Amino acid sequence: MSSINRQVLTLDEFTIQQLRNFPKATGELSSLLRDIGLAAKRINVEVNKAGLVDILGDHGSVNVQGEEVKKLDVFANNQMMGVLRHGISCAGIGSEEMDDIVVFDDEVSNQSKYVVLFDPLDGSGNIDVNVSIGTIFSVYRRVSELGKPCKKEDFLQPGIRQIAAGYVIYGSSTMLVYATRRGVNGFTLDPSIGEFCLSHPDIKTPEFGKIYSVNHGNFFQYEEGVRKYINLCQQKNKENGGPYTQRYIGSMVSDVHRNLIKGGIFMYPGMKEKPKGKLRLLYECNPFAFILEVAGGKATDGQQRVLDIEPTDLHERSPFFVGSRGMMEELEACMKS
Ligand code: P6P
Repeated sequence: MSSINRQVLTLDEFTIQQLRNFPKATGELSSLLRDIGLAAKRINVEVNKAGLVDILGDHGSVNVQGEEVKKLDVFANNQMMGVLRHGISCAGIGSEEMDDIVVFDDEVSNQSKYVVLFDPLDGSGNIDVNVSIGTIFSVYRRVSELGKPCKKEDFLQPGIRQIAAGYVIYGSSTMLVYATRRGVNGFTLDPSIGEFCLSHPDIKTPEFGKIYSVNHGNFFQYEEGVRKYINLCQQKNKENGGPYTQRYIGSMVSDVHRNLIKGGIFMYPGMKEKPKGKLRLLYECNPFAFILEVAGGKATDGQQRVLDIEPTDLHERSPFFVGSRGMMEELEACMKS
């Protein structure tokens, strides 16, 4: 193996190394994270072929290998469900792609410690224009007695009880970023060895950034405090911490990942016609809220800390503001004034 690979930890090596810090750990969380890494590698292969669908056959058709070509988000959902079902750590899942939870209900799964919620392919509307997309996941320890997990106790938990959360970004490179309470770490897929390798250890988000991300097209639908903050961002200059730049890809994983690394704020506010906004609490807002808080940032729904929200429905939506602590505090001041 070349010298460069010898010094770089793979995701598998990192998760196993973390076990040393928890002698009582059973290794189930490490195993679950490796399972998600496997699904991510399989999804990555198909995402990278997306542009060739016309050659390989349209979704719903049968390709040259005689396999049915599935829509990418259905494919991604099946990959995530498959690795979690066949692993040792997950008792059941909730997915953006499926109306209700799926309980695995077999002898091993019913003894498993965790449940997982995920958005298998967020931003899939961007696939046909080759914009980065992502997978988002959220891990909870089950609360109910062992056996079949139940929706209310095990899946509708507040985000503060997440054991781990993360995302995969299928971009110029493919990265898996996940957080536990011990920190946020980023792994970049090295195609030459087919492994996620630790490339961004112990990620901390800057207290301030110069990037604000929001859909300006909805400006006049936002509440006054949000409009006031957006105007403040536009008035920033060299004398008061600016100038700011507006960056909005329309793919949450890409926008939030960029702001996590560089510093910035991402906003998907509620609107007059959609007071709860568009983003889903359990598998879009909560995971990123957890990741940003561990990295030193903040996340609210405009009124309260996202991680404190008590969910009532698997697919409920929430207004979402997340990013650098200093910028979030400026937003909060505008919303209170
Ligand atoms: P809009 C993608 O469809 C998504 O769910 C997020 O990834 C993204 O941040 C948001 O919607 C974009 O929504 O209404 O600004 O196009």
